[in-house]
Amino acid sequence: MSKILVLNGPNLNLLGTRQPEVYGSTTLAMVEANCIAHGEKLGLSVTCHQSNHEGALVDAIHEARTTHAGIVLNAGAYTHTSIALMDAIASAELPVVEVHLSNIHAREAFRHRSYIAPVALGQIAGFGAQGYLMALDALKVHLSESGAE
Ligand code: CA2
Repeated sequence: MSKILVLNGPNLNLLGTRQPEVYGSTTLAMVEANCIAHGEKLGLSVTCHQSNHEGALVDAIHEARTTHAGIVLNAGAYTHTSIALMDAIASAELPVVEVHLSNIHAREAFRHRSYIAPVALGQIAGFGAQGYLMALDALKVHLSESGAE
């Protein structure tokens, strides 16, 4: 069974506790449990990790290279700043689906730029917690079509 890493970046540990009007009321623990359950339906083994630290996210991507078949990544604000994450994804040579709870393109201009998008399989933004499940669906189709599973 293919393993998928659901990786969340800075401040996403606060999900469901503050700013529900922007990020919804689903907690990170609920998002992760839903991803694991949805993965089981798809025949994917989902593991989850969150860090507030850029280097720890880089480490998690490096480690996934040998243990996982793909990554669902919400890099939080590092999306808009991190060349280190972009380089880590490019070097991992794993399919990455970029997820954002909010529609970053309908928000402040500084959120429109993503350093992840050029090295990602695709981007899902604006569908709240459902976006993570959509990303798993997309990875499942990609892995099947590319003969990776
Ligand atoms: O919409 C998204 O998923 C974001 O990646 C969330 C980031 C933001 O910087 C990106 O531009 C878009 C922020 C995550 C902060 O999460 C919080 C959740 C609850 C309360 C406070 C922050």
